[in-house]
Amino acid sequence: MGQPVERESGEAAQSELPPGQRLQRGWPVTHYGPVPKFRPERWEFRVFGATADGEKHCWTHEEFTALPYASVVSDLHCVTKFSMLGAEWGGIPARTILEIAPPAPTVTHVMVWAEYGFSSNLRLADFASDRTIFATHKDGELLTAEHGFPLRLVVPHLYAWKGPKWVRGVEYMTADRRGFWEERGYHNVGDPWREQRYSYQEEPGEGPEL
Ligand SMILES: Nc1nc2c(c(=O)[nH]1)N[C@H]1C(S)=C(S)[C@@H](COP(=O)(O)O)O[C@H]1N2
Ligand SMILES: [Mo]
Repeated sequence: MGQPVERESGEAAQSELPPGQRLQRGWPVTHYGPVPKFRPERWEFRVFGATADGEKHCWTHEEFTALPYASVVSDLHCVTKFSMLGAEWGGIPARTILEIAPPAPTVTHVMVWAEYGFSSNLRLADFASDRTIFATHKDGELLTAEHGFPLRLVVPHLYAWKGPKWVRGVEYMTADRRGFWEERGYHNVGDPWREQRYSYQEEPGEGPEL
């Protein structure tokens, strides 16, 4: 199915964890608020904000899941210090979205929006990574409701809060703005290998002023 599975180059071995992380057995469920109910007739995926053509682009669930399928193997690092290793995420690469609904040349960041107004901001380069994927499947099976069905973002090189579950769209931005956890004390960039956990660690230029 899809493209061959790739491994993250920064990870020498599967057993190598980012600093301060410990291995978690099994795959816990972590999020804020209730699990949303999926209503296929109301669901749409929207790309809006500073698009190249100035238009909003929308896909129904059927249209979105018919986009070309690929997979990425990645670890998940929760900022609360546990990590899960080696899940295979299958779905639609973020790059596909950038190709079919391109951003204006002035776009520098994206806000990824999920159900109930949950959001997370990413630098365009992080979103455009060839490993960033809108996952519909984990380890070959459809996502469960708790893990983000019908769609979640996975950004393998950042802490897991940067990957919203129950994603509904992407906003292209010409300036950075903090998402849900980034407004609540978490680091604006969130690189686990540099232990960018909290906003007080931010260096000038790593986030909008607090
Ligand atoms: N919509 C939404 N997505 C979210 C969160 C959330 O609170 N809401 N929490 C994030 C955090 S902090 C983590 S660690 C991962 C956990 O994913 P999992 O429950 O599949 O392990 O989901 C991320 N995605
Ligand atoms: Mo987390």
